[in-house]
Amino acid sequence: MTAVHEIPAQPGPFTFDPHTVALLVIDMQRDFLLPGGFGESLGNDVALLRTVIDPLAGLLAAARECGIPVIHTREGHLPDLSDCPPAKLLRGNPSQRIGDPGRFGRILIRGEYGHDIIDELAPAPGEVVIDKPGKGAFYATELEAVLNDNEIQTLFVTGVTTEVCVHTTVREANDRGYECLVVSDCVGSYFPEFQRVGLEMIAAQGGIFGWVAPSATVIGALSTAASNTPVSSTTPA
Ligand code: C5J
Repeated sequence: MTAVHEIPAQPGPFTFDPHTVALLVIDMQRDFLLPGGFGESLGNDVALLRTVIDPLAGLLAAARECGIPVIHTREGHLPDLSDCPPAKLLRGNPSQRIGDPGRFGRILIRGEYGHDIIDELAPAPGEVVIDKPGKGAFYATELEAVLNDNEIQTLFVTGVTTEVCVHTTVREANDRGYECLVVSDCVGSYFPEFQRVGLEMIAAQGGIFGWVAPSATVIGALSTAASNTPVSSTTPA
């Protein structure tokens, strides 16, 4: 049976079946979010990203309570950097490159303290963690296989940063046929202007590659779904 629930969203109502939805949490890693870490060393104000932590913790709790699968991602590379193309490695500040020593270990290297997810949003036992070498969570990862294996068709997308890894992943998901709702207060950018425009771009032109709604609205819809009152339900013939 398909149970369809509705979330008020931009540019219009977003429908989902709680049995085929997953919560995707993108790159909530210490390297990006901790004061004194890589993100801050590049001149960014990590406080802007940290506003995401509390609403996302609330959404995570609601998803877990409803039994919705949670998938986390981490951007990073193998210690020998063999999965990091030179074009990515050589970009940015020469004294703060991927693989260089940072305050929380080698920057964006798998296994280092800074590469892992912040304590507040630590994956629960059994939740999938996808290590990705690129900005998009589908590129060179097992994400699509995980979604197929779990019959997931819809993603609630959260994490950082809005205009980089969130955007890239939502565009990749859209091209692969997944419906994405980006949770506006659960995604963050170091640049307020990019945050605003990044969200507008997703929902523009009738939802060119997704929908946008705040976490309170998504949590409300999840609690309605948990109480099992779909706006419609159909049983396949
Ligand atoms: C960046 C990301 N911005 N997770 N990574 O390099 O958005």
